[in-house]
Amino acid sequence: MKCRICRAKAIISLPQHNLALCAEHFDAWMLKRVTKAIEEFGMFSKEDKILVAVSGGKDSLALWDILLRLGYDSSGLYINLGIKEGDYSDESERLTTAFANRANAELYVVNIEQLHGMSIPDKAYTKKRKTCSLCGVTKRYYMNKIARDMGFDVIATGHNLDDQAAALLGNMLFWKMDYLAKGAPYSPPMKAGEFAKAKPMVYCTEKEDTVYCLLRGIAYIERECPYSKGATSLRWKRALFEMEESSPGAKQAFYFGYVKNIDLFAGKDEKEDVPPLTCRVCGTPSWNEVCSFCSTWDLHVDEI
Ligand code: Q46
Ligand code: ZN
Ligand code: ZN
Repeated sequence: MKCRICRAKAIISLPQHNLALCAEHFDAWMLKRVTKAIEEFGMFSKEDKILVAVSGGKDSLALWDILLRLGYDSSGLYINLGIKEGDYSDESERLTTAFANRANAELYVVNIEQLHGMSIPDKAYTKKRKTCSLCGVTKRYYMNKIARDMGFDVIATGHNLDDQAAALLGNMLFWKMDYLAKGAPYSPPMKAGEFAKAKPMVYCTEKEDTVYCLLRGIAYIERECPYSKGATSLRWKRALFEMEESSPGAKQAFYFGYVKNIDLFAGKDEKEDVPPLTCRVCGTPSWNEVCSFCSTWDLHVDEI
């Protein structure tokens, strides 16, 4: 297998693009894929302040590395969830901090246990809630809070094509119209002075992100979060993997065909897009008098 560009030995084959590339040309190709997503969806410019949500995994670290290399003003945010199994959270934090130090980049760290006296799994247990649902509410709250407080223009996450296509398949199977209206790789700010949300890795696959990190010497947490076991999204990923094996390019056609036609789903949801209220405790936009984060963590006005 030879590199299509320089005929040197290829290190990766990309059947969905009918392409094989050497290390050097694969590296350049990754930068181009991210640039394509940023430009095609008008995600951000070099003037914007970007907050990259980093988990210590390959996708978010690859994203942060690429944005820094492309000259974007990007800082990281790591949220330590307090997951003790296999030292998962502390190990992810160590790897994220090591990357930030090496890249000489700014990193914000939020430690849930230090702030709230309890880890995510412990709080979920006491509230009889699913860990992932409590985790989602909490991560979203801190991402939004840091972006708002520190004046970021955009929150960027490492979701790749496999993540987006799997979420789309799950939402289509059950016709979740509210989610189908919101699956685009870019969401503009809800109102003036707020921040946008972007997924610049949307043209890259999990395999490509892994190879990118290996080539760049980026150490990342290789284990999945212990709470992701049995997640339905893994089932959809497996189904898509099989389709992709027999029809290379199917995944990309599926997701980007949907993005092109996303207006078909807009406005079909009963709920409005913008929360109409302000949380009485923390002051963030909310669907109820007290937002889901404050009620989850049992917060009262004098505790914020
Ligand atoms: S929600 Fe659930 Fe993830 Fe939180 S507890 Fe782990 S698997 S990290 S995206
Ligand atoms: Zn080459
Ligand atoms: Zn609140």
